[in-house]
Amino acid sequence: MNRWMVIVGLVAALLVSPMIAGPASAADVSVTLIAFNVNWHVGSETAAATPTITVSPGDTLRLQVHNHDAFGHTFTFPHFTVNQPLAAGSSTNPTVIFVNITTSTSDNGRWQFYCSIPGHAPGTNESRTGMVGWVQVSTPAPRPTPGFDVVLVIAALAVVAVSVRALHRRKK
Ligand SMILES: [Cu+2]
Repeated sequence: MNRWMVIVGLVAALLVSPMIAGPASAADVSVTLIAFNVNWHVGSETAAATPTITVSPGDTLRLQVHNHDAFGHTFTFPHFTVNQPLAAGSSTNPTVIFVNITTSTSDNGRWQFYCSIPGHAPGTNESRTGMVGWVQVSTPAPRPTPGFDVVLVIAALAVVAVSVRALHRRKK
Protein backbone atom coordinates (compact mmCIF):
# COMPACT_ATOMS: atom_id res chain seq x y z
CA MET A 1 0.00 0.00 0.00
CA ASN A 2 1.73 3.19 -1.13
CA ARG A 3 1.04 6.63 0.26
CA TRP A 4 -0.90 7.76 -2.85
CA MET A 5 -3.37 5.00 -2.27
CA VAL A 6 -3.82 6.21 1.31
CA ILE A 7 -4.25 9.84 0.23
CA VAL A 8 -6.75 9.04 -2.54
CA GLY A 9 -8.64 6.77 -0.14
CA LEU A 10 -8.83 9.49 2.51
CA VAL A 11 -10.01 12.10 0.00
CA ALA A 12 -12.69 9.73 -1.28
CA ALA A 13 -13.82 8.99 2.28
CA LEU A 14 -14.03 12.72 3.05
CA LEU A 15 -16.10 13.34 -0.07
CA VAL A 16 -18.53 10.56 0.64
CA SER A 17 -18.90 10.71 4.44
CA PRO A 18 -21.25 13.77 4.61
CA MET A 19 -23.58 12.08 2.16
CA ILE A 20 -24.03 8.86 4.13
CA ALA A 21 -26.26 10.38 6.84
CA GLY A 22 -29.86 9.74 5.84
CA PRO A 23 -32.63 12.34 5.64
CA ALA A 24 -33.94 13.73 8.92
CA SER A 25 -36.73 11.48 10.16
CA ALA A 26 -40.19 12.70 11.09
CA ALA A 27 -40.37 14.12 14.58
CA ASP A 28 -43.01 14.94 17.16
CA VAL A 29 -42.96 18.67 17.80
CA SER A 30 -44.72 19.56 21.07
CA VAL A 31 -45.81 23.17 21.46
CA THR A 32 -47.94 24.94 24.06
CA LEU A 33 -49.92 27.72 22.43
CA ILE A 34 -51.51 30.20 24.80
CA ALA A 35 -54.41 32.56 24.14
CA PHE A 36 -53.83 35.55 26.41
CA ASN A 37 -54.95 39.19 26.10
CA VAL A 38 -56.45 38.41 22.68
CA ASN A 39 -53.10 37.24 21.28
CA TRP A 40 -51.35 33.92 20.72
CA HIS A 41 -48.12 33.17 22.58
CA VAL A 42 -45.86 30.10 22.48
CA GLY A 43 -44.78 28.67 25.83
CA SER A 44 -45.75 31.53 28.16
CA GLU A 45 -48.04 34.54 28.41
CA THR A 46 -45.06 36.87 28.17
CA ALA A 47 -43.66 35.37 24.95
CA ALA A 48 -44.03 37.49 21.80
CA ALA A 49 -47.45 37.67 20.14
CA THR A 50 -48.10 36.46 16.56
CA PRO A 51 -45.62 33.54 16.88
CA THR A 52 -44.31 31.38 14.06
CA ILE A 53 -43.91 27.66 14.79
CA THR A 54 -41.49 25.93 12.43
CA VAL A 55 -41.65 22.22 11.59
CA SER A 56 -40.27 19.96 8.87
CA PRO A 57 -42.62 18.19 6.46
CA GLY A 58 -43.50 14.79 7.92
CA ASP A 59 -43.36 16.12 11.48
CA THR A 60 -46.40 15.85 13.71
CA LEU A 61 -47.14 19.10 15.50
CA ARG A 62 -48.66 18.25 18.89
CA LEU A 63 -50.35 21.40 20.08
CA GLN A 64 -51.66 22.03 23.56
CA VAL A 65 -53.85 25.08 23.10
CA HIS A 66 -54.58 26.98 26.32
CA ASN A 67 -56.99 29.79 27.02
CA HIS A 68 -55.88 32.13 29.80
CA ASP A 69 -58.52 34.76 29.00
CA ALA A 70 -61.81 35.02 30.89
CA PHE A 71 -63.77 34.82 27.62
CA GLY A 72 -63.96 32.44 24.70
CA HIS A 73 -61.63 32.09 21.68
CA THR A 74 -61.28 29.60 18.86
CA PHE A 75 -58.26 27.86 17.44
CA THR A 76 -58.96 28.11 13.73
CA PHE A 77 -56.49 26.80 11.19
CA PRO A 78 -57.97 26.66 7.66
CA HIS A 79 -55.00 25.02 5.90
CA PHE A 80 -55.23 22.01 8.22
CA THR A 81 -59.05 22.18 8.51
CA VAL A 82 -59.01 22.72 12.26
CA ASN A 83 -61.64 24.86 13.96
CA GLN A 84 -62.03 24.30 17.70
CA PRO A 85 -63.72 26.43 20.33
CA LEU A 86 -61.74 27.43 23.42
CA ALA A 87 -63.93 28.07 26.44
CA ALA A 88 -63.08 30.85 28.88
CA GLY A 89 -60.26 30.10 31.30
CA SER A 90 -57.64 31.86 33.40
CA SER A 91 -53.88 31.85 33.93
CA THR A 92 -54.20 29.58 36.94
CA ASN A 93 -56.96 27.39 35.48
CA PRO A 94 -56.64 27.47 31.69
CA THR A 95 -58.95 25.72 29.29
CA VAL A 96 -56.81 23.18 27.39
CA ILE A 97 -57.45 21.41 24.10
CA PHE A 98 -55.16 19.09 22.16
CA VAL A 99 -54.68 19.43 18.42
CA ASN A 100 -52.38 17.11 16.44
CA ILE A 101 -51.36 18.18 12.96
CA THR A 102 -49.40 15.80 10.76
CA THR A 103 -47.56 17.53 7.94
CA SER A 104 -46.22 16.35 4.61
CA THR A 105 -44.20 17.92 1.81
CA SER A 106 -47.46 19.08 0.24
CA ASP A 107 -47.85 21.40 3.27
CA ASN A 108 -44.58 23.24 2.60
CA GLY A 109 -45.23 26.91 3.16
CA ARG A 110 -46.34 29.35 5.85
CA TRP A 111 -49.89 28.95 7.08
CA GLN A 112 -51.86 31.26 9.31
CA PHE A 113 -53.99 30.22 12.28
CA TYR A 114 -56.23 32.67 14.10
CA CYS A 115 -59.21 33.14 16.40
CA SER A 116 -62.56 33.45 14.67
CA ILE A 117 -64.32 35.45 17.40
CA PRO A 118 -65.44 38.69 15.68
CA GLY A 119 -62.89 41.47 16.16
CA HIS A 120 -60.11 39.21 17.47
CA ALA A 121 -58.36 38.69 14.12
CA PRO A 122 -59.60 41.18 11.53
CA GLY A 123 -58.88 40.55 7.87
CA THR A 124 -59.35 37.65 5.49
CA ASN A 125 -57.67 34.42 4.45
CA GLU A 126 -53.96 34.28 5.25
CA SER A 127 -53.59 38.01 5.92
CA ARG A 128 -55.47 38.50 9.16
CA THR A 129 -53.94 40.58 11.95
CA GLY A 130 -54.35 40.55 15.70
CA MET A 131 -54.92 37.15 17.24
CA VAL A 132 -52.94 35.21 14.62
CA GLY A 133 -49.86 33.05 14.30
CA TRP A 134 -48.19 30.89 11.67
CA VAL A 135 -46.91 27.40 11.16
CA GLN A 136 -43.97 27.33 8.79
CA VAL A 137 -43.45 23.96 7.12
CA SER A 138 -39.96 23.95 5.61
CA THR A 139 -37.96 21.26 3.89
CA PRO A 140 -34.46 21.13 5.40
CA ALA A 141 -31.48 21.44 3.04
CA PRO A 142 -31.83 18.62 0.52
CA ARG A 143 -29.77 15.50 1.03
CA PRO A 144 -29.19 12.78 -1.53
CA THR A 145 -31.56 9.84 -1.24
CA PRO A 146 -30.08 6.62 0.25
CA GLY A 147 -30.03 5.04 -3.23
CA PHE A 148 -27.94 7.93 -4.52
CA ASP A 149 -25.52 7.54 -1.57
CA VAL A 150 -24.77 4.00 -2.67
CA VAL A 151 -24.02 5.20 -6.20
CA LEU A 152 -21.64 7.82 -4.79
CA VAL A 153 -19.81 5.27 -2.63
CA ILE A 154 -19.37 2.96 -5.62
CA ALA A 155 -18.18 5.89 -7.76
CA ALA A 156 -15.68 6.94 -5.07
CA LEU A 157 -14.34 3.39 -4.77
CA ALA A 158 -14.03 3.22 -8.56
CA VAL A 159 -12.04 6.50 -8.55
CA VAL A 160 -9.71 5.06 -5.91
CA ALA A 161 -9.23 1.82 -7.83
CA VAL A 162 -8.53 3.59 -11.13
CA SER A 163 -6.13 6.06 -9.47
CA VAL A 164 -4.20 3.30 -7.74
CA ARG A 165 -3.92 1.35 -10.97
CA ALA A 166 -2.73 4.43 -12.88
CA LEU A 167 -0.08 5.13 -10.23
CA HIS A 168 1.14 1.53 -10.31
CA ARG A 169 1.34 1.59 -14.11
CA ARG A 170 3.37 4.82 -14.06
CA LYS A 171 5.91 3.24 -11.68
CA LYS A 172 6.69 0.35 -14.07
CU1 LIG B 1 -60.24 35.18 20.29
